[in-house]
Amino acid sequence: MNKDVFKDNSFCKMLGIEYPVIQGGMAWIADAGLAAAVSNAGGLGLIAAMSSNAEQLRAEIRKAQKLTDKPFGVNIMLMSPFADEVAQVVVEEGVKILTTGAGSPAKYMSAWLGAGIKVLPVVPSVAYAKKMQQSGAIAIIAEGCEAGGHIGELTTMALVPQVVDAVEIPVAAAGGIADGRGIAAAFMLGARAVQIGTRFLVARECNIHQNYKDLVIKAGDIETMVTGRRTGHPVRALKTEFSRSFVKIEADPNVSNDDIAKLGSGALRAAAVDGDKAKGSFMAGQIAGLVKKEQTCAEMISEMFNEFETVIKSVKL
Ligand code: TUI
Repeated sequence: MNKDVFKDNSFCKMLGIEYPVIQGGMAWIADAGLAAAVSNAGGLGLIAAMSSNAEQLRAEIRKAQKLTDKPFGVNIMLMSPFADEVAQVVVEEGVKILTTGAGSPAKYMSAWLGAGIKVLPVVPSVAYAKKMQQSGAIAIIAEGCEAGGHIGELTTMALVPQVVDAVEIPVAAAGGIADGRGIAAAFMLGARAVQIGTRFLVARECNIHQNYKDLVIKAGDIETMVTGRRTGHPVRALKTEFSRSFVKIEADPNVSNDDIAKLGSGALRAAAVDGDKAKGSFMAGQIAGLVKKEQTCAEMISEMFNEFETVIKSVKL
């Protein structure tokens, strides 16, 4: 597509990228290789800090710096036991862009802003979007519950326009987007960028177990479900032996919340690293049904934005 299309796009200008697409900060999945591939293809690649302690993250950041000279960022999952230490490492390593998820980054904001870091919090509600704007966020990523992983209550369709109306800073849409039609729809809701996770799970440069990729590719439209509602940490994942038995155990009043939390911990690693269908939580969004083949990140991005251009030029009224 014609590169000039996004020359005035707020996210492209603000982040120094070519296409207004941010890769989801997928815990245990998004490593330096995936982040660099997305950035080299003109989007914003992200390294997920969730699974790393300070030194592992430092090594991953340095690896990405060798793999790309384009902008990339780090995603900090705020429920991570390593959140405090990785929040410091990103400053020490000169990371320029951060996204955050699963909580409020308020306590780190002054250190990050002081270091000149651009912070884009992922939020599930208008209230959080407003709070984050007030704390100095440069943009908001509004994530609907079609998304994979830890989710809020609202759908992308309902959340995005309400967040757009509530804040002055630019908004990216996340959850349920995997092709040019989804990107066009997000723009119609007032978003100026999208965040994409599920489609990048099957990128050639995404270094997860092949079982995970195969499950995403063969998933149909109704093959995700939400676990963890009872403990207040709802997570969308593919329907597997593990997620089905998880919801059954959750429904049992004789099982304590602590035991449920124990059951969940380690489940994403078991999926991403071991491809273990009995113990793994294969987090993926509802749009998995649309994701049909492995491609490189560059192929995915160029296909999605070509499709976007065609779609916006051929809207039928
Ligand atoms: O963070 C995500 N998605 C994630 S994080 C993750 S890692 C994980 N592993 C095991 C169990 C649970 C998670 C997998 N997927 N998306 C962004 C997001 N943030 N969605 C919802 C929120 C959110 C929720 C609550 C943001 C702020 C918030 O604030 C609550 C509070 O009280 O601070």
